[in-house]
Amino acid sequence: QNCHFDSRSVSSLSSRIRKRIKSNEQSDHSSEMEAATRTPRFVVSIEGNIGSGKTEMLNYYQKTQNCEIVPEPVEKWRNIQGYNALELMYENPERWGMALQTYIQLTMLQLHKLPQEKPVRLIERSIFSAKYCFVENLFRSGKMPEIEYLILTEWFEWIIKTQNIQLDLIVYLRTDPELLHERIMRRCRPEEKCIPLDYLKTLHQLHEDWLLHKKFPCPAEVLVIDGNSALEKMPESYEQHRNKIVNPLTY
Ligand code: D5M
Repeated sequence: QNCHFDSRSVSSLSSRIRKRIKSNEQSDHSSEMEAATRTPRFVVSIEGNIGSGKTEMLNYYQKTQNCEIVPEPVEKWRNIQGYNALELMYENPERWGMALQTYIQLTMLQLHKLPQEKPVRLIERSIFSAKYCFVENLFRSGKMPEIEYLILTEWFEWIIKTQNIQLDLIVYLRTDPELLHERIMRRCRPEEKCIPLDYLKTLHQLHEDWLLHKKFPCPAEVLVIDGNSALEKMPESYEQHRNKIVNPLTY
Protein backbone atom coordinates (compact mmCIF):
# COMPACT_ATOMS: atom_id res chain seq x y z
CA GLN A 1 0.00 0.00 0.00
CA ASN A 2 1.75 3.15 -1.04
CA CYS A 3 -0.87 5.72 -0.20
CA HIS A 4 -2.57 5.88 3.15
CA PHE A 5 -5.12 8.63 3.08
CA ASP A 6 -8.69 7.56 3.57
CA SER A 7 -11.60 9.64 2.36
CA ARG A 8 -12.77 10.31 5.93
CA SER A 9 -9.51 12.00 6.76
CA VAL A 10 -9.62 13.96 3.48
CA SER A 11 -13.07 15.35 4.25
CA SER A 12 -12.17 16.17 7.84
CA LEU A 13 -9.05 17.80 6.45
CA SER A 14 -11.09 19.98 4.07
CA SER A 15 -13.45 21.00 6.86
CA ARG A 16 -10.51 21.88 9.07
CA ILE A 17 -9.06 23.98 6.26
CA ARG A 18 -12.40 25.76 5.82
CA LYS A 19 -12.49 26.47 9.55
CA ARG A 20 -8.95 27.76 9.41
CA ILE A 21 -9.75 30.07 6.48
CA LYS A 22 -12.78 31.31 8.40
CA SER A 23 -10.80 31.94 11.54
CA ASN A 24 -8.12 33.72 9.53
CA GLU A 25 -10.79 35.87 7.90
CA GLN A 26 -12.27 36.70 11.29
CA SER A 27 -8.90 37.56 12.75
CA ASP A 28 -8.42 39.97 9.83
CA HIS A 29 -10.85 42.36 11.42
CA SER A 30 -9.13 42.48 14.75
CA SER A 31 -5.50 41.77 13.99
CA GLU A 32 -2.91 44.42 13.35
CA MET A 33 -0.90 42.07 11.21
CA GLU A 34 -1.29 42.71 7.53
CA ALA A 35 -0.83 40.32 4.62
CA ALA A 36 0.51 37.36 6.55
CA THR A 37 -2.66 36.87 8.59
CA ARG A 38 -5.03 37.69 5.74
CA THR A 39 -3.80 34.76 3.65
CA PRO A 40 -5.18 31.35 4.60
CA ARG A 41 -2.26 29.30 5.74
CA PHE A 42 -1.52 25.62 5.52
CA VAL A 43 1.50 23.90 7.02
CA VAL A 44 2.78 20.50 5.95
CA SER A 45 5.69 18.70 7.56
CA ILE A 46 7.66 16.23 5.49
CA GLU A 47 8.68 13.42 7.79
CA GLY A 48 10.79 10.33 7.27
CA ASN A 49 13.91 8.52 8.34
CA ILE A 50 17.42 9.65 7.39
CA GLY A 51 17.89 9.35 3.61
CA SER A 52 14.18 8.92 2.85
CA GLY A 53 14.19 11.69 0.21
CA LYS A 54 12.75 14.63 2.16
CA THR A 55 15.14 17.16 0.65
CA GLU A 56 14.44 15.92 -2.89
CA MET A 57 10.72 16.27 -2.27
CA LEU A 58 11.11 19.82 -0.93
CA ASN A 59 13.29 20.74 -3.89
CA TYR A 60 10.66 19.41 -6.25
CA TYR A 61 7.86 21.50 -4.77
CA GLN A 62 10.06 24.57 -4.40
CA LYS A 63 9.04 25.58 -7.93
CA THR A 64 5.38 25.80 -6.90
CA GLN A 65 4.29 29.39 -6.70
CA ASN A 66 1.99 29.33 -3.67
CA CYS A 67 4.38 27.29 -1.64
CA GLU A 68 7.36 28.11 0.60
CA ILE A 69 9.99 25.66 1.73
CA VAL A 70 11.57 25.54 5.19
CA PRO A 71 14.52 23.13 5.26
CA GLU A 72 15.82 21.46 8.43
CA PRO A 73 18.57 23.66 9.97
CA VAL A 74 21.28 20.97 9.78
CA GLU A 75 23.98 23.55 9.05
CA LYS A 76 23.25 25.21 12.41
CA TRP A 77 23.60 21.87 14.18
CA ARG A 78 26.93 21.40 12.43
CA ASN A 79 28.30 24.74 13.42
CA ILE A 80 27.50 26.22 16.83
CA GLN A 81 30.23 28.85 16.91
CA GLY A 82 32.63 26.27 15.49
CA TYR A 83 31.29 23.18 17.33
CA ASN A 84 29.75 20.39 15.23
CA ALA A 85 27.04 19.17 17.62
CA LEU A 86 25.73 16.61 15.12
CA GLU A 87 29.15 15.00 14.74
CA LEU A 88 29.73 15.07 18.51
CA MET A 89 26.39 13.32 19.05
CA TYR A 90 27.20 10.58 16.53
CA GLU A 91 30.64 10.08 18.12
CA ASN A 92 29.43 10.03 21.71
CA PRO A 93 25.65 10.10 22.11
CA GLU A 94 25.74 9.54 25.88
CA ARG A 95 27.81 12.71 26.32
CA TRP A 96 26.39 14.97 23.60
CA GLY A 97 22.85 13.73 22.96
CA MET A 98 21.27 16.19 25.39
CA ALA A 99 23.25 19.16 24.05
CA LEU A 100 22.26 18.39 20.47
CA GLN A 101 18.62 17.69 21.28
CA THR A 102 18.25 20.89 23.31
CA TYR A 103 19.62 22.82 20.36
CA ILE A 104 17.47 20.94 17.84
CA GLN A 105 14.37 21.64 19.93
CA LEU A 106 15.25 25.36 19.96
CA THR A 107 16.06 25.59 16.25
CA MET A 108 12.97 23.62 15.19
CA LEU A 109 10.80 25.89 17.32
CA GLN A 110 12.42 28.87 15.61
CA LEU A 111 11.51 27.36 12.22
CA HIS A 112 7.90 26.76 13.24
CA LYS A 113 7.63 30.38 14.38
CA LEU A 114 9.05 31.98 11.22
CA PRO A 115 6.44 34.31 9.69
CA GLN A 116 4.71 32.52 6.84
CA GLU A 117 4.60 34.46 3.61
CA LYS A 118 2.91 32.06 1.20
CA PRO A 119 -0.35 30.13 1.59
CA VAL A 120 1.35 26.75 1.88
CA ARG A 121 4.48 25.99 3.87
CA LEU A 122 6.43 22.74 3.57
CA ILE A 123 8.69 22.20 6.55
CA GLU A 124 11.37 19.52 6.68
CA ARG A 125 10.62 17.46 9.78
CA SER A 126 9.22 19.14 12.89
CA ILE A 127 9.68 19.64 16.58
CA PHE A 128 7.41 16.59 16.96
CA SER A 129 9.63 14.09 15.12
CA ALA A 130 12.68 15.46 16.92
CA LYS A 131 10.99 14.46 20.17
CA TYR A 132 8.97 11.36 19.31
CA CYS A 133 11.60 9.75 17.11
CA PHE A 134 15.10 11.03 17.90
CA VAL A 135 14.91 11.89 21.62
CA GLU A 136 12.83 8.78 22.25
CA ASN A 137 15.46 6.70 20.46
CA LEU A 138 18.31 8.08 22.57
CA PHE A 139 16.39 7.44 25.77
CA ARG A 140 15.11 3.96 24.91
CA SER A 141 18.52 2.79 23.73
CA GLY A 142 19.98 3.76 27.12
CA LYS A 143 22.10 6.56 25.64
CA MET A 144 20.24 9.38 27.40
CA PRO A 145 19.85 9.33 31.19
CA GLU A 146 16.28 9.58 32.45
CA ILE A 147 16.83 12.98 34.05
CA GLU A 148 17.86 14.50 30.69
CA TYR A 149 14.90 12.87 28.97
CA LEU A 150 12.53 14.25 31.61
CA ILE A 151 13.94 17.78 31.30
CA LEU A 152 13.62 17.69 27.50
CA THR A 153 10.10 16.31 27.81
CA GLU A 154 9.06 19.08 30.19
CA TRP A 155 10.48 21.71 27.81
CA PHE A 156 8.77 20.04 24.85
CA GLU A 157 5.38 19.86 26.57
CA TRP A 158 5.58 23.48 27.66
CA ILE A 159 6.46 24.55 24.10
CA ILE A 160 3.56 22.60 22.61
CA LYS A 161 1.14 24.01 25.17
CA THR A 162 2.17 27.64 24.84
CA GLN A 163 3.59 28.19 21.36
CA ASN A 164 0.62 27.42 19.14
CA ILE A 165 2.50 25.40 16.54
CA GLN A 166 0.41 25.03 13.39
CA LEU A 167 0.58 21.74 11.53
CA ASP A 168 -2.18 20.66 9.12
CA LEU A 169 -0.76 17.65 7.32
CA ILE A 170 2.12 15.25 7.80
CA VAL A 171 3.62 13.58 4.74
CA TYR A 172 5.41 10.42 5.79
CA LEU A 173 8.01 9.17 3.32
CA ARG A 174 7.98 5.55 4.39
CA THR A 175 11.15 3.74 3.37
CA ASP A 176 12.80 0.44 4.24
CA PRO A 177 15.80 0.87 6.55
CA GLU A 178 17.99 -1.42 4.40
CA LEU A 179 17.49 0.85 1.39
CA LEU A 180 18.14 3.95 3.52
CA HIS A 181 21.40 2.45 4.72
CA GLU A 182 22.58 2.00 1.12
CA ARG A 183 21.58 5.57 0.21
CA ILE A 184 23.31 7.03 3.26
CA MET A 185 26.52 5.13 2.54
CA ARG A 186 26.36 6.44 -1.06
CA ARG A 187 25.81 10.09 -0.13
CA CYS A 188 28.83 9.99 2.22
CA ARG A 189 28.13 12.81 4.66
CA PRO A 190 31.13 12.77 7.00
CA GLU A 191 29.09 12.54 10.24
CA GLU A 192 26.94 9.72 8.88
CA LYS A 193 29.56 7.23 7.71
CA CYS A 194 29.23 5.18 10.91
CA ILE A 195 25.43 5.04 11.10
CA PRO A 196 24.60 1.38 11.71
CA LEU A 197 21.59 -0.30 10.11
CA ASP A 198 20.16 -0.93 13.60
CA TYR A 199 19.96 2.83 14.26
CA LEU A 200 17.86 3.23 11.10
CA LYS A 201 15.69 0.26 12.04
CA THR A 202 14.90 1.72 15.47
CA LEU A 203 14.18 5.15 13.99
CA HIS A 204 11.95 3.49 11.38
CA GLN A 205 9.98 1.71 14.11
CA LEU A 206 9.54 4.99 16.02
CA HIS A 207 8.20 6.71 12.90
CA GLU A 208 5.78 3.79 12.45
CA ASP A 209 4.74 3.92 16.11
CA TRP A 210 4.13 7.65 15.92
CA LEU A 211 2.57 8.10 12.48
CA LEU A 212 0.81 4.79 11.82
CA HIS A 213 0.14 3.20 15.20
CA LYS A 214 -0.41 6.56 16.95
CA LYS A 215 1.52 5.54 20.05
CA PHE A 216 2.49 9.20 20.51
CA PRO A 217 0.19 12.17 19.96
CA CYS A 218 -0.15 12.83 16.25
CA PRO A 219 -0.74 16.55 15.60
CA ALA A 220 -2.20 16.27 12.06
CA GLU A 221 -3.54 13.91 9.39
CA VAL A 222 -0.93 11.62 7.89
CA LEU A 223 -0.38 10.99 4.19
CA VAL A 224 1.94 8.03 3.64
CA ILE A 225 4.05 7.99 0.49
CA ASP A 226 6.16 4.99 -0.42
CA GLY A 227 9.77 6.18 -0.42
CA ASN A 228 11.23 2.94 -1.74
CA SER A 229 11.31 3.90 -5.42
CA ALA A 230 14.50 5.21 -6.96
CA LEU A 231 14.79 8.92 -6.14
CA GLU A 232 14.51 9.78 -9.88
CA LYS A 233 11.13 8.00 -9.98
CA MET A 234 9.70 9.80 -6.96
CA PRO A 235 8.32 12.79 -8.94
CA GLU A 236 5.53 10.48 -10.16
CA SER A 237 4.33 10.12 -6.55
CA TYR A 238 4.81 13.83 -5.88
CA GLU A 239 2.55 14.59 -8.85
CA GLN A 240 -0.02 12.03 -7.75
CA HIS A 241 -0.34 13.82 -4.39
CA ARG A 242 0.31 17.36 -5.58
CA ASN A 243 -3.17 18.71 -4.81
CA LYS A 244 -3.33 17.31 -1.30
CA ILE A 245 0.08 18.69 -0.47
CA VAL A 246 0.55 22.00 -2.25
CA ASN A 247 -2.98 22.96 -3.33
CA PRO A 248 -4.91 21.96 -0.20
CA LEU A 249 -6.79 25.24 -0.04
CA THR A 250 -8.55 24.52 -3.32
CA TYR A 251 -8.52 20.75 -3.05
O1 D5M B 1 18.94 14.56 8.60
C1 D5M B 1 20.15 15.27 8.63
C2 D5M B 1 21.02 14.69 9.72
O2 D5M B 1 20.57 15.13 10.99
C3 D5M B 1 21.01 13.17 9.78
O3 D5M B 1 22.32 12.74 10.11
C4 D5M B 1 20.07 12.85 10.90
C5 D5M B 1 20.26 14.00 11.82
N1 D5M B 1 19.10 14.38 12.61
C6 D5M B 1 18.00 15.00 12.19
N2 D5M B 1 17.17 15.27 13.20
C7 D5M B 1 17.78 14.79 14.31
C8 D5M B 1 17.45 14.76 15.67
N3 D5M B 1 16.33 15.30 16.15
N4 D5M B 1 18.32 14.16 16.50
C9 D5M B 1 19.47 13.64 16.05
N5 D5M B 1 19.85 13.65 14.78
C10 D5M B 1 19.02 14.22 13.92
P1 D5M B 1 18.20 14.14 7.25
O4 D5M B 1 17.32 12.99 7.62
O5 D5M B 1 19.25 13.77 6.27
O6 D5M B 1 17.44 15.35 6.90
